[in-house]
Amino acid sequence: MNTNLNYMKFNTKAIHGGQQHEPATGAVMPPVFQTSTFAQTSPGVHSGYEYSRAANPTRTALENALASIENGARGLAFSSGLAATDCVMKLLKPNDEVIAMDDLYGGTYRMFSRIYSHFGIKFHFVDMNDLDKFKSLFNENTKLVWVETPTNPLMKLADIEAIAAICKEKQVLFAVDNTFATPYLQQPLNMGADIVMHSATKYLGGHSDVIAGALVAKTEELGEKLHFAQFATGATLGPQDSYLVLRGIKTLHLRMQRHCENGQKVAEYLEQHPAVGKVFYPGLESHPYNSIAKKQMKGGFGGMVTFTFKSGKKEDSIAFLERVKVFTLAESLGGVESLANHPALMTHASIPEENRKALGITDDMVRLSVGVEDIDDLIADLEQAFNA
Ligand code: P1T
Repeated sequence: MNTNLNYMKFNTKAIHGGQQHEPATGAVMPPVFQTSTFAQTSPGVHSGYEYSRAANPTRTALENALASIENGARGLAFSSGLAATDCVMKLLKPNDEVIAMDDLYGGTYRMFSRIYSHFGIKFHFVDMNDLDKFKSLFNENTKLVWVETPTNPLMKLADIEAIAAICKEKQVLFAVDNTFATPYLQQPLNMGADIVMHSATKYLGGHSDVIAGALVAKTEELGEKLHFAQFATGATLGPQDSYLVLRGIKTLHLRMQRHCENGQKVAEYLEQHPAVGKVFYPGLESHPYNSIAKKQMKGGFGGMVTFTFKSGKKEDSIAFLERVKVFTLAESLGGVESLANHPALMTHASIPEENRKALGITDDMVRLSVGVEDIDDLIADLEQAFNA
């Protein structure tokens, strides 16, 4: 069976997209090819695989699945989400400029502001909803636009189609970190983006058992450039971890459905709770970008919910996080189990305090990754943590 067929619907692609039964044995799942190298019959004559940094059959199976679910020409699997982002940065040269969304995962902001800015690359951080301001930042050195949508942790949205149209006109590459939405809800390449990036550690893997990253390029040509940068610098995903992410993708559509249902209910519960200040969830009518969410996210709004306390007190958020029991206080997100996080002290601590304040990442803010447990148990857990 060759399933590189684009007519399939998403739920079928999640299971079969880009997959073939293993030719030697018919194994339905690809074996974990735990090998660094491959025998050649004569120098340079081989099966298509030479050395696992260049390609490994288990990783190829995952990369084909990634390309299929994001509707791209080429998928690449990395040793982490940040390694995937890092690979995109390697397309740039000194004096190039990047326009990035102002709210980003703390580690992405750290890489841009404390690693690549030292190599002569200039970054502009902007709220992409101010399209006039966004447009005013382009000049002849602008080479890349980088967007997360929804963003981590403020759940801001960027209008992918509108930004893609501007990038196309200016002939600038447009990359979207699709970690929070996943291709189940949102397919940026179909809306005009050139590159999709994932922390595959999150929903794609789905079980909190692997650190992994992914890129999907819209064209073969761009995919080849990214593969060259990956091969030349080495942050590839190992075969065992490739297998785990591939297995995760096969249930992505099932998990996302429940993440969305539970996320919506938790957001609605929080919105009416007297101790809660603001709730940030794109599926709420009160969310400032609810109309963009409805336009570009299909089938729900995901499992990430951020909120603040009406008191505005950091101590209230800390006490709450110490009391949750079904939710685990931990970094990361997107696994089957619910997690709770304090952005200012944990995932976004690397963003300077004044920038956090300006963005609205306050010290009383809690971010929930709502898992796929029974919703009654999740709400009861939040209730006891508020009440204790
Ligand atoms: O952790 P890693 O697989 O390297 O992925 C980095 C990354 C990139 N993009 C987004 C939107 C992310 O959320 C992350 C990782 N985020 C967390 C660990 C977190 O708890 O927010």
